Amino acid sequence: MGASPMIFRQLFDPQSSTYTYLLAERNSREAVLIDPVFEQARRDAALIDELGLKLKYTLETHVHADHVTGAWLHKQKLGSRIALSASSGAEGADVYLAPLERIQFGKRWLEARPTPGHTGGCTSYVLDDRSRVFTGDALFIRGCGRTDFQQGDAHTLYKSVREQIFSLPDECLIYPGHDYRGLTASSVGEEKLYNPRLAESILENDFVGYMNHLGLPHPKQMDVAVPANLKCGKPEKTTTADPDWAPLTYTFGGIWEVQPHWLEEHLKDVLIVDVREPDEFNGPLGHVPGAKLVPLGTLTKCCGELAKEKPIVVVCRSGARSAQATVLLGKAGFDKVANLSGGMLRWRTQRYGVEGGAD
Ligand SMILES: N[C@@H](CCC(=O)N[C@@H](CS)C(=O)NCC(=O)O)C(=O)O
Ligand SMILES: [Fe+2]
Repeated sequence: MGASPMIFRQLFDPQSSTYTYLLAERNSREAVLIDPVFEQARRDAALIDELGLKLKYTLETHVHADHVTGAWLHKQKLGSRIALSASSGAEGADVYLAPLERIQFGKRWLEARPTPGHTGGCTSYVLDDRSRVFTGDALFIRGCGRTDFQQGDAHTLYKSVREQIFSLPDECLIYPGHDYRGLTASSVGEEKLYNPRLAESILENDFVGYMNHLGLPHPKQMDVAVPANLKCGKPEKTTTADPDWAPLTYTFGGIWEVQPHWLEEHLKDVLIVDVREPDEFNGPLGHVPGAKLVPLGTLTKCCGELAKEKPIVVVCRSGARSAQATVLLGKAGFDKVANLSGGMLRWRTQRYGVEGGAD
């Protein structure tokens, strides 16, 4: 008897280089989502809807330090249940997985295999027929997760990979939690041979020495992400209806954002408010064509003069001051306001048109 047919999608979050995996059983349409990202919840929900799937569970491979999980958002939108390992230390989940517990979707299932070492509560998910394993940050393609925070330990990681992942068949495909170089999948056989940190030929002490001298800076989002993920991604403030005047994303910090490519096509449909100082507005970065200059310090005083007919997109250098400005405008009664994601820096990097500025 062959295994029931499956639907499988690998999704990517470019900000954190995180992979999210959607697995569903074709007949029952029951689905699970491994490691969803907060800012991508809308995208993932749209895909689940278009494929006609019912999301049963979101699963976490661990308490992430570099992005906030979309688990709580999916639970609100789609009624999915939040599952992660009991050893994760997170609160607010519906299911706390014990070692080797199975997560069923239709006739298929995943086995929750403890693979600690990157964090104390890391779990890999092995598909029923051992054709795929979702390793989270225990094992990357030709790499592995760092071991310098969240109860990380290189000895533990070595043991986890050798005993729990390399014991799977050589053909078993490895799907990691991240890739920072554009690779998507590997296999057990391949990593046993070529992983520069954990290949079968490498001794434990060599691995530990390597890991204890990585010298990496902490993830940029760590101070926000870890506490948020310890609550399964439930924000302090929660919003009700989603705005529909643009394909906006809602950040965990509570800001609605619009992407540069959308703004470029809708310059005439919105009022663009640039909240930098005049010398920046007229400086080398230039400004978005048609933008109105209202420095942040004068916004509360001057916002009564802004027209209310069109939605407002707020812009600054990097997107930080303008995020604050969206909050001020919201308080002043403007209900269609969004931040330009990444500000003028991203706008310029992506080579959209500017007024003024240097080439
Ligand atoms: N620059 C990234 C770093 C992310 C990071 O540290 N990722 C962790 C996984 S949560 C890791 O293990 N990275 C391994 C590496 O960069 O070699 C950020 O700020 O988010
Ligand atoms: Fe991680």
